[in-house]
Amino acid sequence: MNKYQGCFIENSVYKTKRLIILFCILRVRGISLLQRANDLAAIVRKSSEIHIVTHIDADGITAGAIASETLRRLGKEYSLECIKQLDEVTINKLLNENHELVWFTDLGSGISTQYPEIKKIITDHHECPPNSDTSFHFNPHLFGRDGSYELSGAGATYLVSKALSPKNKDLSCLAIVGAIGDLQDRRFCELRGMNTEIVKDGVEAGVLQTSKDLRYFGKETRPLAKLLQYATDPLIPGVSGREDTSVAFLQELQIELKERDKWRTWVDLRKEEKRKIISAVIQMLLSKGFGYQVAARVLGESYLLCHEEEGTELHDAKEYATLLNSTARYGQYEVGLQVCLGDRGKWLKEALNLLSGHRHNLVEGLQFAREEKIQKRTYLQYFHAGDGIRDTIIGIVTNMLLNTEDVDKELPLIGFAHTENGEVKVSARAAQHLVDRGLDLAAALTVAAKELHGIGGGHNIAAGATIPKGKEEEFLQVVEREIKLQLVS
Ligand SMILES: [Mn+2]
Repeated sequence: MNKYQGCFIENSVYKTKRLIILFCILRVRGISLLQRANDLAAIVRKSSEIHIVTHIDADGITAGAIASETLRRLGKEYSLECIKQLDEVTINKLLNENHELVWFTDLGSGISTQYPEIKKIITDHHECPPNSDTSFHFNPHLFGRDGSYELSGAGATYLVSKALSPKNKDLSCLAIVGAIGDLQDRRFCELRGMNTEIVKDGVEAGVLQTSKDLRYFGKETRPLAKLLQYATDPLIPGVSGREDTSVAFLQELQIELKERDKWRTWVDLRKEEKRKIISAVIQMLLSKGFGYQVAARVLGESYLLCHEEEGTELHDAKEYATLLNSTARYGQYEVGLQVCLGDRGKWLKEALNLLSGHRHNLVEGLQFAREEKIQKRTYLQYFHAGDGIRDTIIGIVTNMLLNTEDVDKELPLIGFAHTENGEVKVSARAAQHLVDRGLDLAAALTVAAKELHGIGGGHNIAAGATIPKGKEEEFLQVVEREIKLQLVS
């Protein structure tokens, strides 16, 4: 009651009642979220030894880096590990290790009400049931926000870090790399929700810069022809997919591909050259019958890290995130973590090595998946990579595959791959318009995995699961049943 009254007095300048009520709702929500961050900060302050457990993707590493740098600055004793998923093996290990406090980042929402023996805080953004709301659980879903695009795991961790000290605002750029790594800008071609507050912090702290630019991946480091060849969202009809068509397209626009023996990249171009290419791409899309909405996706917000050199893998948040994915997904999370923490020597060199391996694996993985052939069913389509694609990159490959020209966007795409310990990793991706119609892959995969004694979760648009080998068909049947229910109701 008091909160509402306070709002009315403070904001009496607003003329209409509606605005005041809207403002109060936002404000009360804002307070609870902020309060929760403060609650977690207080727990951290009281602990002297803290173990961080984080996820193996770019969002997970940046979250882990933010948490460990925050603890280092506080003079705490801390350690960190990166895991694929929170399974029994990890939990048993944690139970044995008996840490004073465990900080789960970018995962852990599922156990917020379990294992009271593990004293913990959780900064996560994956879908979670309302009954997982505990005083040490920070998750945008608990406050009516959508963790698939409004806040990432790194962002949630950053908000707690900021609650511990406003001096940690310089870590906001890592939170943005995490959000971009989780494709949180995909829906609106820019970051939204609480992410925008973090961007503001970064700009204020002088660590981040935004610019409206081409959205394709690789503006800093990919030769121009490669940039267009691998363009996926949106695809450039008749240009992307092949190197010769992409070179011809640029030559027709009279764009020099080389400068003094060096392949030119997007950031090397003059303003007029960029404008020429952008308008030609948009015209190409419109002339091939793609609507304005698709063509507009060529442009969007880019997030640049001011302290990094232009033309490197660390300047643009998108490329930075990919560099991190190339480390932890191959079991080398220490490499990515050290780069996040500022190393520009041997760890960066190692990260760049891993990046070229990662690129190679993605190209091969994509080719492998296409040869496997996608099987269509009524409510989904799928492919089984077996041992042909690493389980840690099956999600990226599934996403790339869904974005290629000849793949049906009307059905969610599921990819299967064998894991090292004899299980099957499942990755599911869908186009936004299906989510707008009620599709929730996280919910469907959670139910299906549970029925087969596996684990599943994630976001409405992108989700994952691990199931026993040989249960793929049963799994697909349950997922189809769930998707049918979602799209009907
Ligand atoms: Mn995440």
